[in-house]
Amino acid sequence: MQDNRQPAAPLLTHKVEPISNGLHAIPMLAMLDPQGKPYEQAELPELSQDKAIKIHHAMVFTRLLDERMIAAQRQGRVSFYLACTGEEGAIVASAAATESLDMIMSQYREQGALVWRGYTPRQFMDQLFSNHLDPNKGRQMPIHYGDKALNFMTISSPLATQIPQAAGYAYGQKLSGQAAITLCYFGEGAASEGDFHAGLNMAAVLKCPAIFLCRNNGYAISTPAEEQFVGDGIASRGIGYGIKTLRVDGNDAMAMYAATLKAREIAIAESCPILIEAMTYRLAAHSTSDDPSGYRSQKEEQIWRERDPVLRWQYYLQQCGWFDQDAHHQWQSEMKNTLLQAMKDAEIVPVAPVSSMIEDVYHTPPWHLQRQLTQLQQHLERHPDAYDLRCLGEGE
Ligand SMILES: Cc1ncc(C[n+]2csc(CCOP(=O)(O)OP(=O)(O)O)c2C)c(N)n1
Ligand SMILES: [Mg+2]
Repeated sequence: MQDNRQPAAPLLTHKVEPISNGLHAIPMLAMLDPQGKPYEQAELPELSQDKAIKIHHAMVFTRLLDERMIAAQRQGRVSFYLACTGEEGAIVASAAATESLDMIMSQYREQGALVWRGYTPRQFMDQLFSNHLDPNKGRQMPIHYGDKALNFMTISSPLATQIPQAAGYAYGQKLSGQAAITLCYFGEGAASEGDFHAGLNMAAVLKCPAIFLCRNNGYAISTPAEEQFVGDGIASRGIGYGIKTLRVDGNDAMAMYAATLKAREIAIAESCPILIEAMTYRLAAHSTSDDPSGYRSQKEEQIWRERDPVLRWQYYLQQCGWFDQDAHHQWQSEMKNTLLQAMKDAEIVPVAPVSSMIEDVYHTPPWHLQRQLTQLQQHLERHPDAYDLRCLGEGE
């Protein structure tokens, strides 16, 4: 089968230049080769040593978190988890090009953006363990993070709903005169939803300063990209809507950083949306409920393992003389301990009282919900051995 996520003969470009017509296969912006060496013609963005190391730390931390939580799900400690392994470059580097005032609306595989913004290990754990400190009060599945203070909109599972919402939010930012954008992440599978088309067209017509960032990671659960569409990826659709568009090597964090910086600059200066298609690969299973060995080969995975975005960034740091092996190992082992401690602490925090289940929607919960709650409470009391009765209390 043909892999139509990449043109038959990939056209590389080393300049950040959104294209405006799609008559030919859309080129892909690349800046670092797989050994982290800048291509000769690459016009690298300005990037300080501190920021480059912070990007590396956010990518490595995201991978540690993913490994730890997949293991925790296997141990039966959390019900569900979803990793972004292989896509850390596309996510962290794009988030690193935003300002804190910018809104981020994500799909569910973008925990690296939250890490970048400073979401703490404990915040991750309270949400993942669905305890009463989770802002959702445990009423959502794990991974539905959100944080008002960090301008990170709460994730919702129905695919692509965040796309028209991002268009609307960015329109509001424009009307209020803020020099800010909305960064909206989604997968190539979500781009098959009607909401993708409605959202992009609305953003184009209303000239909303939003960056639509599609992670084309090759799969929508078990459906490979070549069975989802036959056009030239998702980038061609942006051009169809009259939106300035860039296709970027999503495993090249430098190219992702440069592209998002430029996109942000254009979105604010011209008050318009930009579409970025990040060509990457989901190295992990779709979620802990999935087993990719049923629909793809190890050989295919190996090809992408060799294009690891985290290692590529590390190689780049090494060439700049910015990578201190000992300091990195020490930081990494401290992070592992911090994660473990946060997990242990969150795990013992009681869940929210069951009475909170019917709160926060109606001003006064209607009688039929009250009745169901009473029935549930009576059921729990009748079976004290089967349930943790702390859920009848008020939490801590
Ligand atoms: C409206 C809707 N339809 C179907 C699903 C089930 N579903 C969850 S994830 C997923 C695949 C999405 O693929 P993609 O957008 O490429 O994101 P990726 O998982 O690859 O990051 C599907 C079909 C859903 N959550 N919402
Ligand atoms: Mg996908």
